[in-house]
Amino acid sequence: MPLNDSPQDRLDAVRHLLTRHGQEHLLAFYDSLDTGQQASLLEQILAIDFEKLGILIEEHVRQAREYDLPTNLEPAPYYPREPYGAYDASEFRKIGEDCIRSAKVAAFTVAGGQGTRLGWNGPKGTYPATVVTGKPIFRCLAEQILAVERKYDVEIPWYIMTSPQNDSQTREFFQDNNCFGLVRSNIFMFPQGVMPCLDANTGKLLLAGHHEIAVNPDGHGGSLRALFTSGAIEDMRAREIEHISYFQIDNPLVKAIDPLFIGLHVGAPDSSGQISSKMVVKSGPEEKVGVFCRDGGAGGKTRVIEYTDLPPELTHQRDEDGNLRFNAGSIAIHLLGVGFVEKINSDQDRFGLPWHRALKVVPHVEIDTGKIVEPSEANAVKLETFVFDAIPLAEKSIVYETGRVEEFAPIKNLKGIDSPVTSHQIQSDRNGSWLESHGVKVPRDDQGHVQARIEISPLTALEPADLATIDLPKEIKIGNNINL
Ligand code: UD2
Repeated sequence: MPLNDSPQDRLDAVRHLLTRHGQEHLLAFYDSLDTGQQASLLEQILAIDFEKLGILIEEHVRQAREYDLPTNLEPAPYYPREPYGAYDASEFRKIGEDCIRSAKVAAFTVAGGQGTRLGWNGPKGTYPATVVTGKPIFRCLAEQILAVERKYDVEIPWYIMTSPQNDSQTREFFQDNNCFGLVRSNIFMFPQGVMPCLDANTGKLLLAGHHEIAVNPDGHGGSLRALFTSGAIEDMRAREIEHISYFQIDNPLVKAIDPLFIGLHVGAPDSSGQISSKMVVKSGPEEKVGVFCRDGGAGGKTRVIEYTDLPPELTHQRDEDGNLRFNAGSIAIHLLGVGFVEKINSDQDRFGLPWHRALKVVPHVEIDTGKIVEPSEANAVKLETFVFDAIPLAEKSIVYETGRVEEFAPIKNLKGIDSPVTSHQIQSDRNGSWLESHGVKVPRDDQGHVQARIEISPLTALEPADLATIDLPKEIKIGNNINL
């Protein structure tokens, strides 16, 4: 729309656009708004591509299109964790260490989710997560990055994707904590994109207020676009970064920079260095993680099928030894080649990731009354893209197994599975085993869980071997609180 249009021309054009797409209710309160609010509403409307959105509404709301499951799915092969054997782990670890030392690797955290399941009023990274001192997740990650920087004598830039909803709170938190000792100019934050929330019955866009369209973050798949549009990729190019270590904000045990994984991503013969992934063996068929699969036939692509999309017969299928056939659970840890992210962005229409729909409760303005309603059941479709849908876009993509206790202690829910309580136990279990590897006696119950609360700062040890020079207790007693 030409910039010299009068406000009335602009309004008429917007009204025409909305009428054409059956969304004219977005202007229902326009006349009662002040000038600033009117301008803001028009800007929000003009930022939407209604042609593309119309197609999505048709496919995902009106028709609620089923997931298009590829045929002939097979389990994806993976590099097993210790004991290695099938490959020379020390060789790949060395490749990874060289890559870190020569400043080719950046850390990247997706922290744009809303954390509603956790009931935490703030960015998830501010949640007190560690088992003894209650360090927030951002601090856990920052300490790891600092420890890697010291160990390899290098600077590791850290890219953090926020959302428009939590961006300023996240920035304030870093400022208040003096960036946890990291160099400020090595931290690059950017908000992810959003999508309008859609009425599940009519496909109409919802209003969060009289001058505000209801939106949701566009999924962690949006990070691949946001890395590009925010200038993060350009910043990486200027720093000569080649690989991005991608992980979610909800896992305080994630190895932010993992030499062996990096080495496999860069050096394994069946990796194109574009996108690689970590997995853990699923705890059972019902565990809510995506599963690594491979399309059947020669040259079959690796992909993740989200747990909600994998048919029950495949979810429960067992091999002749009684193990789950599709057992490789995605824990949302990847390595991305900088060139790969650029490639994906160079042709959005061709490489655009598929959209997934989720039915959610979204409070919104009722057009007839102008009042906010809080629905008691799901009323809206949220559309998101998933980062793992980029895997089949790579020429060759590897999967590497990590230990569940070593690296997967997510905090997603207030209670039950993946809650602070389960995360704390896994943290103590992992730290207990690190101490045991140095001869410390650690009390465990009959299921093998550590019966003490043990925290080890990454600044003390990034891996068990780093404890060799630390003064360790000989024995830990039931109920002890240990902070190293
Ligand atoms: C995700 C994976 C699941 C498994 C699990 C492991 C999906 C759809 N499922 O489940 O297969 O790997 O993690 O823990 O990914 N986020 C953003 N922006 C968004 C949406 C999410 O930054 O728009 C971040 C969010 O901060 C969170 C993470 O992505 O840390 C996970 O998102 P989720 O809660 O939607 O996915 P989840 O935990 O159900």
